[in-house]
Amino acid sequence: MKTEITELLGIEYPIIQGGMAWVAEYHLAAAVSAAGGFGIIGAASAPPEVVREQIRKVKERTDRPFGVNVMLMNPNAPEVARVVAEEGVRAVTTGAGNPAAYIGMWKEAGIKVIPVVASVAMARMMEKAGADAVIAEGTESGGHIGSATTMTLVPQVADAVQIPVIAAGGIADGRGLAAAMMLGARGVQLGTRFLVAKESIVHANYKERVIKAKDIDSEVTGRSTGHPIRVLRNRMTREYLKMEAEGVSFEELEVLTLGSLRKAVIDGDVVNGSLMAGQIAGLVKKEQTCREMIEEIMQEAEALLHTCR
Ligand code: TUI
Repeated sequence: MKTEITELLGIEYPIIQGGMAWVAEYHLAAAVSAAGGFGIIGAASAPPEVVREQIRKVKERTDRPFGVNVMLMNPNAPEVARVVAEEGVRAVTTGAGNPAAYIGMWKEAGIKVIPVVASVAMARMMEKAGADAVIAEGTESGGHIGSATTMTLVPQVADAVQIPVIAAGGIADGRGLAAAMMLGARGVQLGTRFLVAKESIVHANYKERVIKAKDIDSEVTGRSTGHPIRVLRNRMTREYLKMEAEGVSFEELEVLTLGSLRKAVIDGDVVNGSLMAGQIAGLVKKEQTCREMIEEIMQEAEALLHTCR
């Protein structure tokens, strides 16, 4: 399936892996790229030199294009941005902020720039700032989210900008890919499905929670603090939401979540950990290789898009 996104990224299929904090490390990114999708290293809060190492490890494993996601709320973001420009990758995606300050540097390094946006205004601003594409991410996504749904955001962003749009949030199979194309997207970004991939280093307990999750098993913590985060319900979310309703301070709430994603991903603590996952977790039923996932999604989407013609 050739689209403006497969052309821009030099990939076979218009499927991009989300830059999930702690989860999107070199094994997963290399596996997605080797299977014809676009793998991404999630820099999250990693130190710049760790990001450099991760980039080099993907390059050792595959010659295919891949990218890095720079999380802009990370205090180290300026240094991470520089490391990415020095090492060179096909594309940078950004999250949780405005990447305008780095776009010039990345473009000079020949890197395509694809910011995640959660609104039409931000998409327009990114196009003006020189972005090559945008990822329109709906509130169905896991982790840090905006408020618009994928169904409403994607067509409005597609109408507002000339650059290609990638849809994210609530997509995990071929039906989601086909639907996103109908809404005006030229590619999709998937997080939750790849979180349970065989090549993903996520602890088995966390994967099992995603695989067993039902449609309404996620909660959004931090709406009152301005940092809404979608996670699967557990003891941590129950305590957090109770404290949030009682008006507990931002600092105290931070203590509850500090290091909680690491607890879930690395230690497999599904009781106190932060189990970031999207609303589509209920559709994610098994652990497969990235290649199996991508091939299954493409077959299903192509059959659907064909019958629509
Ligand atoms: O970034 C994400 N999702 C994430 S980042 C993350 S790591 C984290 N861990 C603990 C606390 C906080 C974060 C987990 N999940 N998605 C991309 C995304 N970006 N979603 C929404 C946005 C966004 C929102 C507002 C992008 C730009 C924006 O505008 C900001 C501005 O400055 O105008």
